[in-house]
Amino acid sequence: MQRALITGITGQDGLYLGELLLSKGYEVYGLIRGQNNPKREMVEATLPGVKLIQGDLTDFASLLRALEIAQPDEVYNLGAISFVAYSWDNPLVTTDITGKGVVNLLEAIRIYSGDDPRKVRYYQASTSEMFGRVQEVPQRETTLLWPRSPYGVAKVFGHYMTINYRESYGMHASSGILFNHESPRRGYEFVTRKITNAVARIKLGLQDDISLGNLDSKRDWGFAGDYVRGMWQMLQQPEPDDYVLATGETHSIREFLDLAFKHVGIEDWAPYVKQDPRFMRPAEVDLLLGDPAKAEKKLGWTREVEFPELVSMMVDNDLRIQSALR
Ligand code: NAP
Ligand code: F7E
Repeated sequence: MQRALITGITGQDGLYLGELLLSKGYEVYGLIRGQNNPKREMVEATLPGVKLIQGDLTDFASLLRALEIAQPDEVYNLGAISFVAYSWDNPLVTTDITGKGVVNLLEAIRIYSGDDPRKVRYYQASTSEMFGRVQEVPQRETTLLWPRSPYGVAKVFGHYMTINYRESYGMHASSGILFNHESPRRGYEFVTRKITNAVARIKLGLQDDISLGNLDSKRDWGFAGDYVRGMWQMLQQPEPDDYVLATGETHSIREFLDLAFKHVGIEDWAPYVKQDPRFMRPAEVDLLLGDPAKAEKKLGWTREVEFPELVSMMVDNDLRIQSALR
């Protein structure tokens, strides 16, 4: 039986990846932080049989201990401060967790692996935010990185550390440069979920309007369930490498609003949407558009969910949740 350790098990991707690995017969271990993490019960209910180990990416000893307990064949490092806006207010903790946390884990794996650098296969959750002020359209594995936020900078550090451990020690360490991926499990702080939740509440008469920031930025949005399949495929390759996962389509926040409001029968969303400078960022990533050709060719990675279906799926889910809460 294959054994996997996932950091960030309580997050959107951790839950989808845990489900995927359990369905493949893996023994799944998840790193969970805090003395009494409020998401523990939800994780145990969503991932029956998962084994949770207390630990924190900032605590090297806890990572070494987690490896000794889980004895994993594969480690997926999904844990991070992942909210870009938060990273400007909290650059130091973002650096410690999203950046330095990667070296803590790589170093723990190196020590745990002894004289067999290929004992554990490692996945690093890199991101399209590393492209920032994009130097090429579409962005691919070779595009110059130009991060625009403390989050993006911390992820660049983790990305190059992963490459460095691969090149220095011969570790099977791969980075997935994933473009935005969303789902009904997306955190409410991200723009897609913020919109679908508000649209559901407006439709049900529970909320009058929604305040947003920049409506003109464009993102390459896919479905998280499709993307975790790609993470697993990367670790099944004989050699480690870096891969972009993206849809190859880009849409503005306005287009997301169009589809979400239309899905509940509202054609003109202008009266319901306010712009608030509080949600503007000190520096914006204006356009993200990824080229997934390498992952498609080498991994055989495919996507199943298209953009309009993704929006409808998220609105329908929030209509169900909000109706039940009424
Ligand atoms: P998410 O929902 O925000 O989940 C982040 C996870 O990190 C949570 O489980 C959180 O645990 C955990 N975490 C935070 N601080 C930690 C620490 N000090 N030690 C250990 N774990 C910690 O993020 P996601 O959307 O699933 O994304 C997964 C990963 O992919 C992240 O690294 C993210 O930066 C990256 N990524 C995401 C996207 C995307 O579009 N979703 C795209 C590219 C890359 P708590 O519940 O305890 O807070
Ligand atoms: O913002 C704009 C905002 O917070 C998307 C993370 O998973 O994907 C995610 O990062 C866009 C930005 O995601 C609001 O300015 C307007 O242009 O949903 P977001 P993100 O910053 O793209 C990448 C790939 C990751 O790696 C990250 O971990 O939407 N926007 N108004 C707003 N954004 C938010 N959150 N809230 C607003 O009110």
